[in-house]
Amino acid sequence: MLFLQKVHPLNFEYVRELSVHGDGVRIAGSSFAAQIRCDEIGNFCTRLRLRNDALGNSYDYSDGICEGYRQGHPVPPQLDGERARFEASHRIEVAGAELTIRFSTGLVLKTVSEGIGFNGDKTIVNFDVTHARGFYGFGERTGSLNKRGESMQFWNVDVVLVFPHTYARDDYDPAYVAIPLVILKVGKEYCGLYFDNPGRTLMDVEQMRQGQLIYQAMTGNTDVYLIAGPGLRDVVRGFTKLTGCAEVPPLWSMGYHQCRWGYRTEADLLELKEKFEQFDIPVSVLWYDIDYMEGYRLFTWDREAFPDPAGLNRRLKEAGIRSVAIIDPGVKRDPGYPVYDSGKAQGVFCKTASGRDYVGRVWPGDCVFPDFSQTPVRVWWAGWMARFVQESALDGVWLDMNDPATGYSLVEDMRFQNGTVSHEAYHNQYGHYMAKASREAFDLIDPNARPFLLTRSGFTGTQRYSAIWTGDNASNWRHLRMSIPCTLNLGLSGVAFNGPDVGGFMGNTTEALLIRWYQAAFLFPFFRNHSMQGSKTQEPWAFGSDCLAHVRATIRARYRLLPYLYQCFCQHYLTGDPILRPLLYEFEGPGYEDLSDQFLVGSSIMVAPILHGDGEGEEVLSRGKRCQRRYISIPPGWWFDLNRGEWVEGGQTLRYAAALDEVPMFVGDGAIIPYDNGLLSNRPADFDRIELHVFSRGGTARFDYVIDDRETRGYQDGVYNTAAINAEIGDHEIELKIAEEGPYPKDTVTFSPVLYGHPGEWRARVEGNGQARRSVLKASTREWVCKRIDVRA
Ligand code: MIG
Repeated sequence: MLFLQKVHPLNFEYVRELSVHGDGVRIAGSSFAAQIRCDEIGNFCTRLRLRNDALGNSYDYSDGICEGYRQGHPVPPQLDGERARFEASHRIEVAGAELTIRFSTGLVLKTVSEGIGFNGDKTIVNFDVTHARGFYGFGERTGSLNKRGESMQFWNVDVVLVFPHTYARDDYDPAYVAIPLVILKVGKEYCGLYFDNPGRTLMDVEQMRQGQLIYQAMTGNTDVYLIAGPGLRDVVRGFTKLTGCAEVPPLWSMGYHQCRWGYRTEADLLELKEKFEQFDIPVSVLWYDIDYMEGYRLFTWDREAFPDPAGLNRRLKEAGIRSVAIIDPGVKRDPGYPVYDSGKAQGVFCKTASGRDYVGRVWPGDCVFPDFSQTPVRVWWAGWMARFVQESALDGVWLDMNDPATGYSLVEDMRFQNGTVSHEAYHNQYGHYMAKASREAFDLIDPNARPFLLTRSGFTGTQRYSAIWTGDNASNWRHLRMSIPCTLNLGLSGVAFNGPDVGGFMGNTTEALLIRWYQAAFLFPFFRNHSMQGSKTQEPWAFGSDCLAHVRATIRARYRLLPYLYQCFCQHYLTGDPILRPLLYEFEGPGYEDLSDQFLVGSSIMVAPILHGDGEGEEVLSRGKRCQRRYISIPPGWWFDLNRGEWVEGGQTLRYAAALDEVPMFVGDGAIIPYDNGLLSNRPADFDRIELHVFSRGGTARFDYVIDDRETRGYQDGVYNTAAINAEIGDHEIELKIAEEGPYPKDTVTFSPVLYGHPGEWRARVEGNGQARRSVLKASTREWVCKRIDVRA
């Protein structure tokens, strides 16, 4: 498979004739006949269906769109001379091969004059993007935030197998997750185009032809969902309405995760537990990579290395540590092995055109692959998984190699639904359906508990079933830098709960790289250190006491901020807003369009981590310390510098030097950050006492705080309260008004204010939280990563 080759636009034939037939527009050339239909979806989205008569409708196989939005209201076309029109909420005009989309916001997007065409099985839609400046989304990608000038394939691969030199590069393509979404920024406005086609597709953004965005599908018909702005927020909210949000995960999964391909025995796990205790670092999850299995057979344990896995996992759980085990899709082809035998008996495996069970070559040797696209197969899988998770007292699962990775064996030979459906229809959805099936296991175990799943591969909407990590990166600065735009674009593509292997997976990390990676990622939605067998170990204590101190500070800071992160997860579930956001999400300005090295967590915390070191990049001596220096864009308004404890005026670019124990981090004027000032432990606490850290130069600050049981799925039935928190800053007095509403018991959380950036003596008044309270705020210090900042509490 040659990933660098695309179909030249000159090899397509474009629409030459157009006519209206009932509910569609017929378009034709000498080599094709096709139809365009239009549907209104849920009053916020318009869908265009491109139907080449000779092709299958790949959307029949797609699980990208939530079920409630698959059925649209047909909008009939009208003929107006040579043009056909669909008067949907976004108005569409077709004139020959040229398509014009007038979004409800007024934004107009056109194709070039040779805009819609076909070439055998292949479809092209070619947009004129001369006026667009930003291109975002596209799922999981290498490179920078703005994809202008890049070309991207949507075809999930086991990256390291296909591109053996990824560790040295930051521009390989494709990756593990396919989400054919582009969000365009035109002037100050945004719009979104989602191409629903799970087959192999590509988008070329001004690489092949300047001023053009080319979409190509290699097989199957495509649905184009049109999502209006005007803001980036509007597009992302619309897209997550269509494709779903992550459920609020269990609180422990928002903590710190420690993993390595190389923890092989019970003793290894117990030693980890002790080390974290000894070094006073909270850890919420320890992970089992493939070595726990017996001969890599799914749903087994190597009983020599792990004589009593359930006992071990219970022991960990008593210490507040959860456990997650890896599960690959490949079932060892091994008569006598019960999982294989039962799957064989029930005919659950994918087939070849020759009618045999498709065989790949992965860890267990020859293995066969469950066809997760079929409901009975998912039921079969969920049964095995539920039993295994329960019997082993595991808390979550890690789904790997589901791109699917088949090693030596040609993946295209794998067919679905008894061999009747081609590989392409489900290739990009293999991991997606595996996640769906695995999530069903957790429903079997306890339909009211919150599941935790992590998958490598995915498709549009996979966030409904699982979190995603960004696969095998490498321990180098380039891959650290790349991890930020990757997580940001995944978030804009609906996958809020994601993150990279912290410290880097392949190769040897260095002390500086490890520290800086923790600092960059400590507020990422998913926060896990993971490394490859044979590489230098990279646990927090791997480089001695200085490194340990800095890493410990970042991990502890995450636990302090878990109440804030929890709120970000709730907001994501309720609105679709990502947790990690590019600055563009909140601020307009050309300076943010290409900004890949700083980001917002929620709407109020901005992190601009140091992303270079080891002699690379700018190094200076400042305040007697060796510092790395970088540029930081400070958006308009005032920002509180949490590293230096002072207000900084926005609308400028700072040249900022940070020592190895410093993370450049800012909170916007008017923000309130919920903070846990209790005893830190592995088991994230009951948030019954929350400090509200108020950042305001005067006037008001506000926050809507969601209160629920943090354990069950009750919030999905509306069992949560919203506490509208208003802080008013007066003359040496801060007044907090809390108005809690909702069906959950009231006043289960006690809030108290902490005030930043205001010296002198302050009085506080809290009203509406159970009772009215008055207090005097005294000077104290609060720990933010490495700095102790003076505040009044
Ligand atoms: O062929 O399970 O991306 O995280 O440690 C490698 C071993 C298989 C790939 C995953 C990686 C994991 C590794 N797996």
